[in-house]
Amino acid sequence: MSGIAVVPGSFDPVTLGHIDIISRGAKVFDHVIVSVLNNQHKQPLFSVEERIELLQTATKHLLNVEVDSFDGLLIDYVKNKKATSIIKGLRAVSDFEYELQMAAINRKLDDSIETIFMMTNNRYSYLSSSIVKEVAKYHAPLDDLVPNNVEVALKKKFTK
Ligand code: COD
Repeated sequence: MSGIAVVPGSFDPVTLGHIDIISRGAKVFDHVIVSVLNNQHKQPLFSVEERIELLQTATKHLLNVEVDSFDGLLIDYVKNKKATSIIKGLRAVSDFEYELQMAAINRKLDDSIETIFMMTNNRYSYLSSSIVKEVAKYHAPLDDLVPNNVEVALKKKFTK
């Protein structure tokens, strides 16, 4: 597939599950924009700036991937970036219901933008940012859950 795709998310923090979806997206699209939602209502562990930096380091080997942030409606951001598609990852049936609703509202708002779903890699099907934060909080090993730079950043957050 040619063109530009957006991979949106909270990425608080980015996990190997996210990286898997981003890398696969980068193989199918000419250019991929990974964009961090700047949500004023949520209390994230990492600031937007920290999340962007963690993503930039973790994706620097992917030459057609850039990292950005957005607020407001995703569909407005996607149009603004002249992207044609939104890439989402699906882990389980629980993701499906929410993502179906999101894809439907986004299609209603602009039916020229396609949402593309990628099934999770079996290795990461149980992985979420929340689980990773829980593991880090209790100082359990983070191997095979997050990129190395994120492991370092999580350990720093939870020392003291
Ligand atoms: N394997 C595969 N995919 C995964 C994994 C994994 N282990 N972990 C996460 N993912 C996927 C998620 O399914 C999701 O597609 C993406 O990675 C990002 O995940 P998160 O958890 O970092 O981000 P979310 O789900 O909190 O992000 C939600 C959005 C920011 C995309 C959403 O809230 C949004 O679009 N908000 C903007 C407002 C808007 O336009 N709303 C819709 C119209 S009202």
